[in-house]
Amino acid sequence: MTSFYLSEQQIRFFKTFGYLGFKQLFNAEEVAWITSGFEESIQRVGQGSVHDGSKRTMFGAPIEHTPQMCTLLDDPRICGILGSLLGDDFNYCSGDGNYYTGDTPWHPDGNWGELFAVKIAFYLDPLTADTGCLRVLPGSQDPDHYVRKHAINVNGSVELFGMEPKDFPGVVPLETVPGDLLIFNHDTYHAAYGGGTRRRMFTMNCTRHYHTEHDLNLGYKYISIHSPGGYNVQTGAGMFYSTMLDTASPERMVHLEQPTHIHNVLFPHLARTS
Ligand SMILES: O=C(O)CCC(=O)C(=O)O
Repeated sequence: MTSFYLSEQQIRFFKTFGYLGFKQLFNAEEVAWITSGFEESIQRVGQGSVHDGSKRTMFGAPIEHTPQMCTLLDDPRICGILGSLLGDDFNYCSGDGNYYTGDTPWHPDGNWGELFAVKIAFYLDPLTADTGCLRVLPGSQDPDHYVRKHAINVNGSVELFGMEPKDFPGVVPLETVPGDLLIFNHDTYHAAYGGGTRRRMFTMNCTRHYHTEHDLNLGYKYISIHSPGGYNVQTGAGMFYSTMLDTASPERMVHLEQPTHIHNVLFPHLARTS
């Protein structure tokens, strides 16, 4: 499999609008193992078996519970996309797996003010604008975007502007079928409307490697919040579950070493002991 570096246009699109979508990046055979790896994980470690559709079921680190799911972090397409946007030595920083129920209101995942952290999203069912696909507000990752500059509450758009939040001006619905991949800047406003009671989705969060003092400070801040320690979850092996570490090649370790070290400094009581 060849690597998958983004074109200049794709990188410019991401930097300008804060998201990108890839149609059929994964073939049917790959979709099958990714879906069954997700299901096995959420059922075994994610409380999926008691999901009754009344609320979201969420679990941490969805790619870290089976050896095959861990290989998503070795995949040349994923590494190429992330490498193009964050640098080849990007840091992998966990993620979440979900059976979503109902709508997700508008929010950004971060307010970093620069291209620091991104989220890769796998949606495992066909989703349209009316059945819960991800919506984005293009350009809203930019600190100068009008929504940020004027602190506009997009979720209050009925009172403010007489229109439903799902129809906010400029919104783009990113309709997907399994095999498609989405990626967005953590600072990009996103939402979902009209989904059912078991919308299957999982993510991988990644940041730049921390080469400067500025980035190291951001890294400490990021991992103090978005990590097992930040959520008070015990993996038994610190920042990552042991399957991810025990099956890692030297190439994969490039993406794990710095978050592992920072997590051990921040949360020594959760560090791996053996
Ligand atoms: O699909 C959804 O409902 C929203 C996903 C989301 O908000 C996220 O992953 O940060």
